[in-house]
Amino acid sequence: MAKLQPASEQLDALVIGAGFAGLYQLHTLRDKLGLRVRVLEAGSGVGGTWYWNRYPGARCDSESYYYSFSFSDELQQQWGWNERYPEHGEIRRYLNFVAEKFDLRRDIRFDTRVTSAAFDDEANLWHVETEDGQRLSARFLITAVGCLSSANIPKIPGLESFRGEWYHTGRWPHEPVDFTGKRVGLIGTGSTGIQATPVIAEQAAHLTVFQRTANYSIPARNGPVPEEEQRAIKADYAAIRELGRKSQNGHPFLVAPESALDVTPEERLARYEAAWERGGLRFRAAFRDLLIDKAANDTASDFIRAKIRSIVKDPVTAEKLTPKDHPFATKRPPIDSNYFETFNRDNVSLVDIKASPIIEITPAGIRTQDAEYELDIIVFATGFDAMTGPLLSIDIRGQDGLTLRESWAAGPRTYLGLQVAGFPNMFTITGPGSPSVLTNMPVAIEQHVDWITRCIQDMRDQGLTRIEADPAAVERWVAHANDAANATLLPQAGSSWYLGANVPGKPRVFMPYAGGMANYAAICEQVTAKGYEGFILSAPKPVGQEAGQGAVVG
Ligand code: NA7
Repeated sequence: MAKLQPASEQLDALVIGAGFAGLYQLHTLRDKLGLRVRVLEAGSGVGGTWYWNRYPGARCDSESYYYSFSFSDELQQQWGWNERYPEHGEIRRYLNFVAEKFDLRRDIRFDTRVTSAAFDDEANLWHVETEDGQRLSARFLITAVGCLSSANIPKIPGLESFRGEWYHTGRWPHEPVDFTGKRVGLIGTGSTGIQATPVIAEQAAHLTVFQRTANYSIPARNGPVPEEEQRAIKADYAAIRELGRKSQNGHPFLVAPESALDVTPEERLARYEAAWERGGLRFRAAFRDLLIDKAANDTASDFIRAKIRSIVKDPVTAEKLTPKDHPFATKRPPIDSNYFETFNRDNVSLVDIKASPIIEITPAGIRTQDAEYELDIIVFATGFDAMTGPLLSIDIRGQDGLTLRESWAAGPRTYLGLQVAGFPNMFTITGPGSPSVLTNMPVAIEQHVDWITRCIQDMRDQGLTRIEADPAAVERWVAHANDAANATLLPQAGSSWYLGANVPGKPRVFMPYAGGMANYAAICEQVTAKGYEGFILSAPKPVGQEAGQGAVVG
């Protein structure tokens, strides 16, 4: 291992990322435990995912009133949401409000990308380096890097020769891109492509959507949140939050108790129609077995297929847009505002690149096996190297110089998605192996941050300075997480980013924990109650390097 350079700053905890997770982690460790904490953030402002995703139509698929922090009643009473599904700008305004309210900005270094983090066994410290040469050390390293922050830009030959402009949706410019009069090509029909398509189509001279996998999508039914509704929500917040924590996906509604197969066809249809009219991800909650029983799922999948065929007027386009190769919601289901309707416009066309793959990008546009499409702008809505990508883009080295990349060569392995064996005192907020992306993220984030904060507090109270995952506990957790995934239909979508299948060469492992948020939180509680079962806690005496003066660094 390379000789470790002395740090310019020693801290109790270093947090990477200033999205929902990093902001709340800073607040708890600094303001509740009194630790010296620094957040390092690559962007120039707070927001994390929402700092980078500014593409046209970018908005959250969870409803605003619960895609928000619950830790401060004062905060949730003060803040008012404008839209049922908040647009990216509204979420950034909210997170800026949070940063102001809790005076967080003074401990965040913006424009600071972490390049490496190495654990120093002797000093029992993490040494972190940034792109601009800063060196910091801390007892605890906490990654709050987000699950969807490493852009997946496909390596299509010829991109560098393209004469027009091109953008990845997850790295969108801060100034709006003007599509007026332009021929635009959009690659990708996940949540992002499905949000962007109708908005770009309204501006562009022509939009060509390049689709690899047809997707199910449910109407969002977005709109303003009336004053009266806001007041009712604020009055009921305690119950709403409790329900969110009790549910298996962090949303404040419960999945219907009936099987889709136990009701009459008429009842089933009526329920799907009502769920379609209401809109949003709640459609998945129409019956209890949509994600565990293929026959039950078929009824929902068929319902949505029929909707697509009824909306899209051209039968050939409708057929191409109809998903056939995976059950509904086994890939993260998008929700939309007029996605399928957009294909009825004269200035929009669809290219099935499974039937006729993209061969290359030419100076003039995109050439598929069958044709060349002349374009002025290419939009890559091709998603992310999800969950592991943001962590592996940092050179993280644990004990004995073991790199995280080596440790995860066959796919991510964690204990509770919170720690990796061989990487003491490193916590991964919403890491692989935790419910994270299968839930309403702020609920998962708050649960992780609270757990980590309590753990560090307990360690301090007991004079302990090191916590590491027991490799045997990791084995058990990985096996349990695999069982949880295999008990659902989720692994059946061969091209899902949950499995890492969207990134060529990435190991295919179902990454999030599919056992449910409420179950997961209960397991974490038990682990704490049993004295951090599965973790090894100790108080090694630091040698070699001088330790800091902090509350935990001892
Ligand atoms: P997704 O859901 O990963 O979607 C990416 C889309 O891009 C999807 O349709 C992919 O097709 C397509 N894609 C990816 N790589 C290629 C290449 N090389 N060629 C052609 N098409 C490609 O990302 P999003 O940004 O839409 O959404 C990410 C999450 O954000 C979403 O799930 C929500 O949780 C919020 P594929 O399906 O792999 O065949």
